[in-house]
Parts: sequence; structure tokens; C-alpha cells
Amino acid sequence: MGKRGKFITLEGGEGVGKSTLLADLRAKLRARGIAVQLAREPGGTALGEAVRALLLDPASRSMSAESELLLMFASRAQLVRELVLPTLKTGGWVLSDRYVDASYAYQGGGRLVPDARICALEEWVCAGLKPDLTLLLDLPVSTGRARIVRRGNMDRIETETDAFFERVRERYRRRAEAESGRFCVIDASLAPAQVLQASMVAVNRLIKASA
Ligand code: Z5A
Repeated sequence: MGKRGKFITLEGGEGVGKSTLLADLRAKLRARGIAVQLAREPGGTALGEAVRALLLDPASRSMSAESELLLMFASRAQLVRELVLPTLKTGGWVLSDRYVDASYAYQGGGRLVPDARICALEEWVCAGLKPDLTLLLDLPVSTGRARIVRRGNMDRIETETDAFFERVRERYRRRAEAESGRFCVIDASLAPAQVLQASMVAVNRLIKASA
């Protein structure tokens, strides 16, 4: 049987530069001859994109924390089975804009859903799939928000309070401390080229380990 591919996730609060980094990382990996599949959460499959539209629609303002959490996991269940596991199995690498850490940060940290609930869903839905590497782009909330505001068109979650996003950031940092072998924390206030360079240090380690 061929070698399993690697699963890299990008995490962080609003406007930290995940989409920007994702495109740059894909280019770097492809230049090294590595087949890369991009993913995003919520979304990444036809079903997941429909769920994403529901989740982010400002008109869904009455959505409960429980509904939000379950919809995030519904999208994830489909992504894992339809895209991530099949790609890894054939030796491809998957770069995903968010994965299960986002549920602990946003629904756990932000919405105060008990971790035990999220953990139970993770055990069921993720089928033991953990990222090989998680790049956490860390940025003060005010800086990320300023970038988002400049872009315009705020989605439902982006209109949350600063206190909500401070809790999200704190939760991400705590998870990174607790799993320092999997996480690499990047200073997202650096210029995009420097963010890419710092990320490539960790990615190169993964490439070496898989050679
Ligand atoms: N969510 C959740 O609650 N629970 C879950 O389990 C999951 C997700 C999976 C959708 O995610 C929402 O779902 C998200 C979390 C929640 N909540 N919100 N809000 P998303 O990933 O699609 O949305 P996002 O976090 O808001 O991503 P984003 O707005 O697209 O930001 P980004 O991808 O991190 O940044 P970007 O688009 O690359 O950059 C933003 C701007 O900054 C842009 O103008 C860039 O040109 C600029 N930029 C990028 N990098 C830099 C640097 N280094 N310096 C200066 N400017 C930069």
C-alpha cells in the first residue's frame, strides 16, 4: 500500500490571513512535487457549502449555539469522508482552512458550549482523524477585525462582539500550548511573505519526516 498523505490545518480568528497563506502554501508544495487538495470548513463539499451558506447568512441570527455546533460537524462529517480521508489514502496532502480546533475555539470558547459535548462529536464524526500539523495564525483581535471591516460584507459570525473573539483567541492559544507537538503558532501581524516563511519551517519538517 502507498504512503498516506499529510493533513495540515490552518486556524485562527477573523482576518488572520488563512486564505492568503493557504494559496501560498499550495504553490510551495506543488513546486516540491506534492499533490495538494485544498479544503475549507465549514464547506469544502457540495453539501458542506450549502451548510456554510446557512451558517454564515446574517438572516440566520436566531441560530442556537447547539444548532451551530451540529451544523459545523455535519459539514465536517461530509468533508472527512468525501474528501480528506480519500485524498490522504492515495498519498495526496490536504490543506484545510479550519478543522475541529475551530469548534473548540468558537463554539467552546466563544459560545461556551461544554468541551465534553464537542469532544463526543469529535470522537464520532472525525473517526480518529487528527491533523499532522496545525498552523495557528495568531493576531490581536482588533487587527484582524480592522482587516475584515476593510473588506466589507460581514457574515453572521463576524458581527460577534470583541469579547467573543477574545475568548476564541484565548482558546486557540490554550489548545496550542496543550498540543505543542502538533501546533505551530505564527505571528500573523508579520507581512504575508514572512508568515509564509515561518509556516514553511514547520511544513519542511513534515516533508522531511515523510520522505
Ligand atoms: N467556524 C466555527 O464557528 N466553528 C467551526 O467549527 C468552524 C468555523 C470550522 C467561517 O470561517 C466562520 O466559521 C468563521 C469561524 C466559523 N467565523 N467567522 N467569522 P472562515 O474561515 O471562512 O472565515 P474567517 O475566519 O472570517 O476567514 P476570512 O475572513 O476569510 O479571513 P482569513 O482567511 O483568515 O484571511 P484572508 O482572507 O487571507 O485575509 C483577510 C484580509 O487581510 C485580506 O484583505 C488580506 O489581503 C489581508 N491580509 C492577509 N494576510 C495579511 C498579512 N500578513 N498582513 C496584512 N494583511 C493581510
